[in-house]
Amino acid sequence: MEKTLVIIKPDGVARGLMGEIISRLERRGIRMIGMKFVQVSQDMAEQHYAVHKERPFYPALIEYITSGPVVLMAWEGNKVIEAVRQSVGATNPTQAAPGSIRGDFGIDIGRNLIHASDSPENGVAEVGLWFAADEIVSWERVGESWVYEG
Ligand code: IDP
Ligand code: MG
Repeated sequence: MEKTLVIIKPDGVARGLMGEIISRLERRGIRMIGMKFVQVSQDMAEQHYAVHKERPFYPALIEYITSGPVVLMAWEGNKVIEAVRQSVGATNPTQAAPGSIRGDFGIDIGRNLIHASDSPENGVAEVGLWFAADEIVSWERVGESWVYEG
């Protein structure tokens, strides 16, 4: 089963969209397995976005993700990477589909509200970066057979 790391970025928290965003993912039928509210350190920001280190927007991105508290979440389920990326929408909010989180609430690419892992490998790596093993909860939601055929 896949895991994905989702971050409600500082703008999502500051704009009061935590509940809305969590609710959308919860209603998709996937299973939350970890959640915490933190101020991201410079060091963790740099580790999380290491892949973007050479990009021109990198300094602004580190500034953005450390600019206020965030919600860190781990979610699990079959096809959870693809499903959450779809619910999140395209990186640039004005190109994100209406009905997606970025498409409904965002305008600027540098204020796009939310992060979600982009591959099963990165999902495992990012959940491992942000969560200790004892912060991950193993459980089953009632009615998962109404979300997944088998
Ligand atoms: P993703 O969040 O949709 O996976 P990535 O390409 O991995 O998008 O970029 C990581 C984050 O860096 C984006 O979510 C956004 O916050 C920021 N970012 C990406 N491209 C730009 C840009 O061209 N200008 C400003 N910020 C950007
Ligand atoms: Mg990405």
